[in-house]
Amino acid sequence: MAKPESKIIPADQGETPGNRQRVSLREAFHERIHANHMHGLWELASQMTRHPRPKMIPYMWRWSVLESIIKESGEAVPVGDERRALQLFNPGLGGRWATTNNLIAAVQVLLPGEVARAHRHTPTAIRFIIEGTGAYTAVDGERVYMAPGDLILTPSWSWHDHGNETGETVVWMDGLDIPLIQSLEAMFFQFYTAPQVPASRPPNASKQLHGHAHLSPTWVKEKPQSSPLLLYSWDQTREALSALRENDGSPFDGVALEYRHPQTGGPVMPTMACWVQLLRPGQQTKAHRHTGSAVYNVVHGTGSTIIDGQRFNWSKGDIIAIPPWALHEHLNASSTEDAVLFSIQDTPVLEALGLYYEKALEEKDGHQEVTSVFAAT
Ligand code: GTQ
Ligand code: FE2
Repeated sequence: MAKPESKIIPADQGETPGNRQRVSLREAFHERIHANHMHGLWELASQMTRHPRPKMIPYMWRWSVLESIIKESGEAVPVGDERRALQLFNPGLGGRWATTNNLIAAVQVLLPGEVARAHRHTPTAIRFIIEGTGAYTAVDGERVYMAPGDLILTPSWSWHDHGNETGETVVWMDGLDIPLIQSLEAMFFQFYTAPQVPASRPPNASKQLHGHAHLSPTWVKEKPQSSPLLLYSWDQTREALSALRENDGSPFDGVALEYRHPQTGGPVMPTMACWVQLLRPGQQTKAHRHTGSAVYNVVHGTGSTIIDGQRFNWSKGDIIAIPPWALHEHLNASSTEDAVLFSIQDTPVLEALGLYYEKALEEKDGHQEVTSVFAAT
């Protein structure tokens, strides 16, 4: 915290006995209010910034590093009571359990034969499957089976356990709103009484009931805040992307599609939106900034994202954190291959509170000058 400065009244600067007295009076006053757990607003003015100044920094976790750590994790740590999930800590957030100010991303590893113990918590979770087919997350008694590219939801306070009865290791990206729930002091957590919750519905029941694009079951009257569809299969995602791939899309995001709550058309979860976006070969988007943070996972292709003038060169599996209000634009560097990005975003929170703001970069034809290239530190 900045100390109160005598420059509040420049007249103090003279070395007259009267000014010396005023300064020491003021210093004593500040000491006294601090000792009584108060601060003057004049001491805090620098925190009323003209625009967001996030503490989180743009950062990228490379798949090459993640992959070798994932391999090691299988031997180094058991699945135990907690999940074998490597939480990505943003270097700007001083050791907070956070990838962005509101979101945590992790990579989770489940070896053949393993079960991650059943539990529930108020943070909302998504899984985006990176590797391995046929493992499952059981959500409130329904096994939701995984394949690469699938999105699986674990709504707030739903019981869940993970199981891998296949012969191959499964790896996915977790996305949760843990930092937000922590700042709201709304964390609740419980273990289930048994390692797994008994099945109470058929496997993939939510997809069978709710997974039919624009057709919803009319007899289902319940409209949960989180999407009742727990599995968004890659097959359907890929089909939608390829059907729209010739479309202009958004100038800032390319062919960007949001996963939708099938009953409300809103985001999949009250606190997190999920997106998938396609950049055609050579496609370069324009730069913009908005409130809300995001974590990206590269599903396919090679390219770069320029964040506040810093170029992040990415390829499959890389995970990238974008701060609120950071200028960003994407580029597919390949002249032959599509690039596909999955992301989680906290925009539903900003939107619900009337705090979503967005601004395009108008100068230089909407593109940033690249001033540095990201290298992990
Ligand atoms: O798999 O249920 O990365 O509860 C963090 C908290 C994963 C999980 C995380 C969790 C989980
Ligand atoms: Fe969990």
